[in-house]
Amino acid sequence: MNVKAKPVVVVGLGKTGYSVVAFFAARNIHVVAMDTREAPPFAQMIQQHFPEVTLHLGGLNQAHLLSAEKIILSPGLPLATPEIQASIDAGITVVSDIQVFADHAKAPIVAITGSNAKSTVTSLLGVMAQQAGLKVAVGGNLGTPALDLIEDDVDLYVMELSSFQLEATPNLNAKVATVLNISPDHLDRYDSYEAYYLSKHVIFNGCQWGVVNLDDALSKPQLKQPEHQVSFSLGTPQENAFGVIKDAGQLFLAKGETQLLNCDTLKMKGSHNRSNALAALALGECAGLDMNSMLETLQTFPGLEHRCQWVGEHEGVDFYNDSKGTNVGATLAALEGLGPEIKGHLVLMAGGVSKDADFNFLHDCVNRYVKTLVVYGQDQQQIAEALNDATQVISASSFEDAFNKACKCATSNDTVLLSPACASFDMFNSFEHRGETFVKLVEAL
Ligand code: UMA
Ligand code: ADP
Repeated sequence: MNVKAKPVVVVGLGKTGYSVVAFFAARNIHVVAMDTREAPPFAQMIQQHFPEVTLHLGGLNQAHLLSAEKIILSPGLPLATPEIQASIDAGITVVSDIQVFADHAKAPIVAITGSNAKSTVTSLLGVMAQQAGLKVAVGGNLGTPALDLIEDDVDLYVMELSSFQLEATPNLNAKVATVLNISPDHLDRYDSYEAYYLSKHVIFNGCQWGVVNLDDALSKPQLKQPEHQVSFSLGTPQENAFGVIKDAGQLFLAKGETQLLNCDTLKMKGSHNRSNALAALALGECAGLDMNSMLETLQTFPGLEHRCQWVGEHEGVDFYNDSKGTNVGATLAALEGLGPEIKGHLVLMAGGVSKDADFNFLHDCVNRYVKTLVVYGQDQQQIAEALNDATQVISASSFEDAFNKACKCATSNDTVLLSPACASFDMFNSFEHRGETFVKLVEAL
């Protein structure tokens, strides 16, 4: 290792930071790693496995940053962090792990972002590619850090990317890219809604095929235009676009005038999942996957846990876990997706950390489908104030109290839906922890 060469400085020692340190250390490149936290999750592992790496904890060291060849910034810290801004002002390149990945990946990349449905569409497309016979690597914001996926014998990368990651990814050069949908989220991190959604649109930089959701104007490329575009929507499709055709009272996924699949045979339920299926077909077609094979996958893919997942029935009441509904747009989709398809009414459990969201967006939909809204957690008052003239609102003192109150309000044919429209970390470790708690309460009935 040439320790006299300028180091790569890795900022953030979570999952991403560890993968970046491992990537550069394996290439004998001098690494300095730092984190604002005194005891970030992967500091010990780095000390153990890469003792040659210089560590700085409990703050960002400006001198080290200014000595960098380049800085690789973890998604948990914004580009606007003062020490990072000062480094950019001094002419130092600051990029995400995703940019490093894009620079080193030898196989084509399908890149997927959006406010909601990223994990569902990424996982679905990953299974489609695998069942079509490709060696596919799937990851990014979904969980496996991008640089852990770099291997020589991969045929296709399917990557879920967040606005946090894309913020510092100027040249992704994906083969296929999409912004699935846009609705407000993470407004505690961005100066404006526009700043939030434009940060996602860099996903189209240098891409060959852009996949556009015609049902959402902000899905259309706002910055650079892709070489080619394919679109999807829940309406009747134009020639060469993906959509839904109604024929003799039945709904079919379609491309142009060609019916592809009866929607009743889709394993994932709700209109929002039809949109997700169409997005995956469009992305897969641009990536060169076989259409018949993709249609077969759609008939078996059950969706992911914690996303409008049916968890059981008790005394005629159905229970759905949509714990991943962590923002207003997701809860809206869950209500619109399930509302028209259930026999009785919805009893909605919502609450947690609002991330400065505007719950008024839920007003009409709650009024249409929700007979009782049970609110809980840190920002329950905000939700109640926005929606108490849309439906009956009940406050709960704990998650368990919310569940018990929701059960009391639900009668036969009703559905109790946990779709919090909030982050979970006031009461839980993660959205998975919240969903598992809900499932346990259902199982105990
Ligand atoms: N942090 C500090 N100081 C630092 C660095 C980070 O306080 O110096 C904090 C951040 O503010 C954040 C936490 O530490 O609260 C984790 O940040 P990180 O950058 O170390 O995160 P990683 O562990 O590397 O995980 C990240 C993604 N997390 C975030 O973007 C916050 C994971 O997405 C992703 O799976 C992983 O990289 C692998 O790519 C999670 C997520 O919550 C699921 N994503 C957000 C979302 O989906 O809404 C964007
Ligand atoms: P992400 O990874 O973007 O958070 P997920 O696939 O995990 O997306 O789904 C998150 C939530 O988004 C789910 O709980 C679901 O209610 C909602 N959702 C699913 N599909 C859609 C869609 N097409 N449009 C809007 N919301 C959706």
